[in-house]
Amino acid sequence: MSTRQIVQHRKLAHDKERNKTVQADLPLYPEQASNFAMSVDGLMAYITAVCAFFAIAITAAIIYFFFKYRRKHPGEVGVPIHGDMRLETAWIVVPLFLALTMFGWGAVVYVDFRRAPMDTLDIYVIGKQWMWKIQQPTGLREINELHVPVGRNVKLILASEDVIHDFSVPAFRVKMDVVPGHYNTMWFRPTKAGRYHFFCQQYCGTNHALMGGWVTVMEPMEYAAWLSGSSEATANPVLAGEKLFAEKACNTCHVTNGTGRAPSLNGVYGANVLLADGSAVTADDAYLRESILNPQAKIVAGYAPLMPSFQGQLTEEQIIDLTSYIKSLQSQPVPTKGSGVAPATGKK
Ligand code: HEC
Ligand SMILES: [Cu+2]
Repeated sequence: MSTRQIVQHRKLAHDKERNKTVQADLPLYPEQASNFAMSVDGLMAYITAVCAFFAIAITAAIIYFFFKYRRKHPGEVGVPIHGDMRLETAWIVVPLFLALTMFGWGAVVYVDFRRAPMDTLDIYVIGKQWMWKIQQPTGLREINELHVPVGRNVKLILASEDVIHDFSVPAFRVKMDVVPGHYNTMWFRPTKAGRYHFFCQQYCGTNHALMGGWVTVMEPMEYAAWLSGSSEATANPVLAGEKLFAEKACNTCHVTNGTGRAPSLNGVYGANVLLADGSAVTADDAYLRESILNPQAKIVAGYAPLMPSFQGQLTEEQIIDLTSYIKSLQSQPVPTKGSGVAPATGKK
C-alpha cells in the first residue's frame, strides 16, 4: 500500500467507526441486517419526507394567510371566490401521483417479501403463551433462540398452539402473524452476522412483553458446526415422522407405489395438485397441514373423501414431523396412475 492508500484506508475505517457511534447515539432505526432492511427503510424515508413536506408547507400557509387575510377594519366583507380550475387540477393530480408512487414502491417491496425464493432453509417456529419453540431442519430444537447462517435465504414456517402471536425481527424489517390452526410463512436473508432481538408483536396475554428472544446470525461454516455439534440428542424429524406415519396408520391408505385407496405422497410437496372441484393447488406446508387436520377441505381429484381428520390428535411438533417426512419423499418418482399430482408445473 502507498501512503496515500493507507491514509484513505484509515479514513474509511474512521468514517465507519464514526457512523457506528452516531447510529448508537441516535437509535432512530434498528440495525439493517437483512435483504429487506434497505428497501423498507428507503420506502419509509420517502413516505415520511412527502408527509413532512406537506405538513410543513400547509402549516406555514395557514399561518401566513391567517395574518394576510385577517379582518383589518370592522365591517369589512370578504371577496367571494368562485374557484380556479388550475388549482383544482393541481391538487387532484399531484396527490394522486404521489399516492401512486407510494403504492407502487410499497407493492414491489411487499411482493418480494410474500414470495419466498425456492432455495430456502426451512425452519419451524411455534408460538405459545409465552415462548417460542424453534426447530431446525435437522430436528434440533431451541427455545427463544434462532440460529441462522448469514447470506442464506431462510423461510420460517409459523404455527401457534394457542392464541394469535406475531413473530417480528426489527433488524430484518420483517414480521408475520402466527395464527392457530394455520401455517404462515415468511422469509429473509440475513446480511450481517450478529445477535438481533425478536419479539412477539401481537398482544397475547399477561406475559406478552416477555415473549421474545434472539436471532443469532452466524457464518455458514460456524452454523454448520453449531448444527452438527449440538444435535446428537435430538430426534430427526424425518425419522420421527416416518414412525408416526406408521403409528397413525397413514400408511394403510397412503401406499408408496400409488396403488392404495389414497394418493401416494411421493413428490407431492411443491407439486401442483388437481382437486375434485377442478381447481389446482400448490402443495406447500399449509396445504399438507390442512390435508392432515381437515382432509375434507380440499379433496384430491380421483379419490373418495374417506380420510379421517387428525384434528386434536397430533401436537404441533408431530405435525411438523409428518410434514418433514412427506417433504423428504422428494427423490422418488411421482407415480402417475390415478394420483392427483400433475407433472412438474408449479414445482418449487
Ligand atoms: C382411511 C384412509 C386414509 C388414512 C388413514 C389417511 N389418509 Fe391421507 N388421504 C386419504 C385419501 C383418500 C386422500 C385423498 C382425498 C382427500 O384429499 O381427502 C388423502 C389425502 C391426503 C393428503 C393430500 C395428498 C395429495 O396428494 O394432495 C395428505 C398430505 C395426506 N392424506 C396425509 C395423511 C397423513 C399424514 C395421514 C396419517 C396421519 C393420513 N393421510 C391418513 C386417505 C387416508
Ligand atoms: Cu405472543
